[in-house]
Amino acid sequence: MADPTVTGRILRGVGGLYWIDGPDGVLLEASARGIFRKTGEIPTAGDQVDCVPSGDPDRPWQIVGLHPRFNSLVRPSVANLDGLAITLSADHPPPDYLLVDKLLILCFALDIEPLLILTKTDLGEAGSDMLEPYRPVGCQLLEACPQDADSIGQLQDWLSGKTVCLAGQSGVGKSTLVNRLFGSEKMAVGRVSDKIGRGRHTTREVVFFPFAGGYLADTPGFSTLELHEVGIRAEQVTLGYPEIGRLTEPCRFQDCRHLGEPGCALPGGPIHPERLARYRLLRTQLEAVNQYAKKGRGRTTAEPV
Ligand SMILES: Nc1nc2c(ncn2[C@@H]2O[C@H](COP(=O)(O)OP(=O)(O)OP(=O)(O)O)[C@@H](O)[C@H]2O)c(=O)[nH]1
Ligand SMILES: [Mg+2]
Ligand SMILES: [Zn+2]
Repeated sequence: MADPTVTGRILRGVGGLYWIDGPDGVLLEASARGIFRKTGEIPTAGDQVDCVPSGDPDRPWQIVGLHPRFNSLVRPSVANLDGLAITLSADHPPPDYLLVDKLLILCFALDIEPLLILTKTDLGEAGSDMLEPYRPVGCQLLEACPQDADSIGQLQDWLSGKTVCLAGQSGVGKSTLVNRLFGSEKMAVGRVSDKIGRGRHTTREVVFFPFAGGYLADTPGFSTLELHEVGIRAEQVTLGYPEIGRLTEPCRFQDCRHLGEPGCALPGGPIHPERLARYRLLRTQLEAVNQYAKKGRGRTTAEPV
């Protein structure tokens, strides 16, 4: 008898029910039935999995194998990303640059290509200037406006052939971009509260869609991301600031942590002063966590991200 196993990509997993993009683009509905309990692994969106027929008409397939991940994120919970489209809005909600920097650190630590998207440039006098501090990072920067076909075309080009997630605060317009890219109402869009200027967490789950030869996922917006909780160590903070590696003049001390040591070449270098301040804040915070863990009073989460 022919081997009934098929391999596919998880598009969405909610309440133990998985949607899998199977061979020839056929959608398979599957369960995982606790077989991964022993290993502690939970299949998640973006995972490559092997499935066999289950005999259950409600969930006709069963996931029996999980392919090794080349990376994964905890928030949003996704695996095997080529790119992360970090989305921030010019206003409403006001941009959270610290969150952007944290996501950049994750990208560079996990070998995920970042793209910075600035939305809502029609609001206030915001605009190109807001992304300027990120130009020395070297990643692609994009001002996206749902009405501007040009910017949507550039976004489509960048997404082409990749597995990508949109990530960022609630209300920045991630689902609006997804709908614009597909030209249809794939995702519900929510209003941003006028009173507090915050999004309403309209998107509640990660959903991948096959798109432009790859996959694109919308994700729930979030505001808190603790780097130590996702396994990032103090020394890795530097990864999120590639400008630091491009100093022409070295710091006086070879092991300079760039926290204000004498002869540090960073101030006045290619890094934007606000980015430098955030680098120092994050590095100092993570060093404090490391110290605490070393003294044996606490525990860091050294699990892989
Ligand atoms: N003015 C303006 N409003 C926009 C733009 N893009 C999106 N919006 C509005 O912003 C609000 C939030 O948009 P969503 O697409 O739901 O935002 P989201 O990032 O998916 O939010 P969550 O699902 O909560 O994470 C909606 O009212 C959109 O119409 C834009 O470029 N300009
Ligand atoms: Mg949304
Ligand atoms: Zn230095």
